[in-house]
Formats: sequence, C-alpha cells, structure tokens
Amino acid sequence: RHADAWWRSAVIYQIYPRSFADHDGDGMGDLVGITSRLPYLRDLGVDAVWLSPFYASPQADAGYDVSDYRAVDPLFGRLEDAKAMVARAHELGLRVIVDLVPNHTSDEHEWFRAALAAAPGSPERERYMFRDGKGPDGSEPPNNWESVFGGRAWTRVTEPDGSPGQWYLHLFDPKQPDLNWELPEVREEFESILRFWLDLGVDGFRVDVAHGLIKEAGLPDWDAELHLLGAGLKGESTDRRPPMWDQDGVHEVYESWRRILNSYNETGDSAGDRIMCAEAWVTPVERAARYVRETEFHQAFNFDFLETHWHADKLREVIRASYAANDSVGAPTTWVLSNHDVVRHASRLGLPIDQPRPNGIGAEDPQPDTELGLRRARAATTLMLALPGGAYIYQGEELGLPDHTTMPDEVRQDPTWERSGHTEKGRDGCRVPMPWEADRPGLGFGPSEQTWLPQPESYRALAADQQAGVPGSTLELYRRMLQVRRELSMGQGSLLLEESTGDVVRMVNDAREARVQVVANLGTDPVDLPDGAQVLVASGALDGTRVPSDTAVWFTA
Ligand code: TEU
Repeated sequence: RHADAWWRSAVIYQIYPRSFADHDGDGMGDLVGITSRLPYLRDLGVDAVWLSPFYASPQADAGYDVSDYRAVDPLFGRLEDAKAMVARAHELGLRVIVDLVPNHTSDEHEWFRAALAAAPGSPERERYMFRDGKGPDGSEPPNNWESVFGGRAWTRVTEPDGSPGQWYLHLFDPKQPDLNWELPEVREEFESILRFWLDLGVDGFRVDVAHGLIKEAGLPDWDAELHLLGAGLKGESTDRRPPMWDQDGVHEVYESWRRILNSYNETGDSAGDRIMCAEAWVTPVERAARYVRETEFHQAFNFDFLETHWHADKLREVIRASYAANDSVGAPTTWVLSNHDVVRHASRLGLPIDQPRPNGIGAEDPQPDTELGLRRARAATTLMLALPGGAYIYQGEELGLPDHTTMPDEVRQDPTWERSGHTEKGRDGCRVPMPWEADRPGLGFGPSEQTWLPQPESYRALAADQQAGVPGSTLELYRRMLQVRRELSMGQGSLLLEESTGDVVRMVNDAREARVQVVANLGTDPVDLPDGAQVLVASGALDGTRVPSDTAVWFTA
C-alpha cells in the first residue's frame, strides 16, 4: 500500500533555526529568515525540511527545553510566522516536519513550576519523575543514573516549606525534567500538541529521544560505565536493556500517535501521509527497526551509519545489515551523516580513523585535515544518496562546511561543555550560522554583522553564492545528485549487494528507471570503472576511467 509513499524515499533537509537565516538582525536565525530562503531549498532539490525546535524555551539546551509547546519563542518570531513559513513551503512543493520533544519539558514549563509549588505525592508531582532520596535524611539520589550531559541524572528540590526535599529525574540537563509517561494525562497532553501542529498544517514530526520515554519499573541502578547514551547502546549488553532506554512500553505511545497521523490522511492516498521519524539511538539494528512499523514510526534515523568511520569493511557491513533489518519489516532505511549533535562529516572524516570521535573539537585538540575531510565527506554523501530509502541532510553540508574547530571556549553555549566538566567541547562547532554571501557582514547570515556564534574564516570561500553555478562545487554536486536521484527514482529502488572486498565499497541500486552502480574508493590506489560505464555523478575529478582515492561515482553499465 505504501510502496510509493513520499517518505519512503524523501530527502529531508534539517534546518537549525538558530543558524539558518536571520531576518531581524539580532544575530539569531528566525522563521521569517527561514521563509525567505525556502526557494534555495526548492532549487537544491529536497522534498521536505525538518526544523529543530523553535518553541517557547529558556534556551538552556538550544530549544530542546520547551516551556510552551504551542508557542513560538520570540527569538524566532510569532505563531503567524510559523503559519506563513508552512504555507510558503507548501507553495514551493516542500513539506515541513517539526521537532517534538516528549521526553522532558523545560523546568520553566507551567507543569514543572506547579510541581515545585505542590507537595510530594500531589498530582502535579506525578507528571514528572519525583522520588524520595536514599539514606536516613534522603540526601542521596534515588539511584545511580547519570545524565547524558554529565553529572548525576537527579536534582534535589527545596520543598515549598523550605526543607530539603525530593529529587527529580533528568536524563539530560537539570533544566530538562523527565516527564512521567505512565500517566494518562501526559499522554493526552502530547496527543493534543500533535493535533495542534497537524491542524496548523505541518507534515510530520521528528521525535526527540524517542527511545527514552518509558523507564524500567523501580528505576534500578545501572552500571555506571554503560550510562551514557551511545555507550549504553553499543551492544555490550544485549541480554539486558539499559533501564532508561528502549523499553518495550515506548511502542504503545507511538502506536497511538500513528493513529492520529493516519486520521489526518483524509484522502486515503499515501501522498497525503503525515509522518514521524524516530530519533532513537538504539542498537543493534534489529532493535532499532522495531520503531519503524506500519503501526508506528515511518522512519528512524540510521545512526549506525552515521557513526561508522571511513572503513570499507565496516561501511559495507552497516549498510547491508541496516538495509536488511529494515527491509525485513517492510520499512525504508533512513540514512544520515550529520546533524546538530555531532561533528559535521566534513570534519569528522578528516580525523584519524582509529581515534575516538569527540562531540566537539577545540583549538588545542588535534585538528582535522579539512581537505581530506571534505573530499571524504563528498564521497560519503555520494555513497549515501545512491542508496534506496530516505536521507536527511543537515544545513550547510551541501556547502561542505566543516565544524568551527577553533572557537574560543568563552563563546561556547552548549550545556554539554559545562556539564561534562569541560571534558567535552560540546556541539557548538556544528551549529555555526550559515554563510550565504561572501562579501556581506556575517557572511550574509542576516542584515547585521552579528552572529550568535562566530563563523570561522574558512566559511567565506564556502558561502552559497561562491558555489552556486560553479561546476565541481559541493553545492552543485548535491544539486546534481538530488536531481538524478529523483529522475531515476533511486530512493525507491532495491539494494543489491555486489561482491566487494578490500578498500572499495560497491553497491547496486536496482531502481525503476535504471540499475545504478556506486563505487566508493576508500583505498589509496585508483580503481578502474568497467568498460562502457556511463558516469552519472562523481564526487571528485576522475582520472579518465579511474576513480581516485577517497572518491565515489554513480554509473550505469
Ligand atoms: O539528542 C539526543 C542525544 O542524547 C544525543 O544526541 C546527545 O545530545 C549527544 O550525544 C550529546 O553529546 C536530542 C537532541 O537532538 C539534542 O540536541 C538534545 O540536546 C537532546 O535530545 C535533549 O533534548
């Protein structure tokens, strides 16, 4: 029934509202700015945009701490601007996905304020995860869980009468208290929020921390070493799930959401589908595939793919395994290489292969090889966009932007920098305002020279106006790939596994319009294309029929 549904093959562009385009000149992006740049995205050839949160928020975690789910933060504009943005996008043929943050609210949400003002055991406290502390005076946290951002996952409150009180759970920042998803009232509230945005016309939701809503009953201790998201999910322990992640109970929540989404599909035609995409850092792939079912999510980010470095064997294996796991449940695979939480792939792939990869890079850290990183990033994207399924691209990757890796520590804003006790640089480096025009102040980000994070000097030459129409530029490579992908219906093809060994990844996409082969050369020696190969796309210059190192091509035979 869904064979031709748009979301099975969509290329969705992630807009980070703080950093896409500034209209009012305060140095922070806004909705009017986004609307003004939508034609650029139509010309790029994407199917939809996903916007990170723009809701009312104290901005303790760049908007992932929501204080009012039905309001636009004044930083970004007004609700009217959101409506105008959606209308303009639809006019241009672009769908709009918004971010939904259900695991936690801001501590400044009216529910949490009410919880603090109320007594232990009250219905107001019941909406969150309040517990008495351990020890004779309750001064020890209820369990040993740690926050993803560093430090303990519990904060003690002062009761209204001034006495030291209960503790509340926050898997992330203390300003992001976790909601109690066992409570029907919480479920009803989010269903109402869903309807609010659907009624406003959005085409779907990217669901933040989708694997975190339900916690194991009794909140048992968990081995400290396996705490952090990622670390706890690497499959070291598959016999027991971490008690805060990927509990079976989460699926029921999404089943009810899917019913709501389906009810908005008035024509019964899958072209009208409203969708949801899971942000679930879950391994192994079979476990992650449980989120993408006919009765649940349409898509889930393939983070195993994102996390695989420039290793031919590992890439081949992760592509094979994730495609197979999704295909076995009739779901498309949703490829992704960058987002607002990780070092951009143009920088990441310029780091030594065997070094652990950080969440941010600072001036005193070993610096990525930017030339090599960009070369590999272009090849990696060329490989990714050749594969059947959907794909997400993160704003600026179409310009080949690296992270800002020499940002002064004083300007960092990501809470992970402070919370980790400065052991992690934080995610600011990948969140820097977009360079649009090389000769304008702030590189054309907005009407003033202000930008909420500084732009590195290297962004000038990468500005969109320096690349538009320039053959061989990263922007033109992306445009070309999205055009060919659409013309040949490559997103709806099937993946055939070619025999490939050593440093070369070869895949075949058996698409309706053509059988497209992709070769990515991860080795040092050039690779010969077969006789008669018709090259459709190349991530870098070819040497006749030879594909140089760190280059990928699409061809038909
Ligand atoms: O991220 C989920 C998440 O836990 C990781 O991506 C995490 O932010 C990273 O590993 C820390 O270095 C989502 C959002 O994408 C992220 O921006 C938010 O901070 C987080 O949830 C909390 O809402």
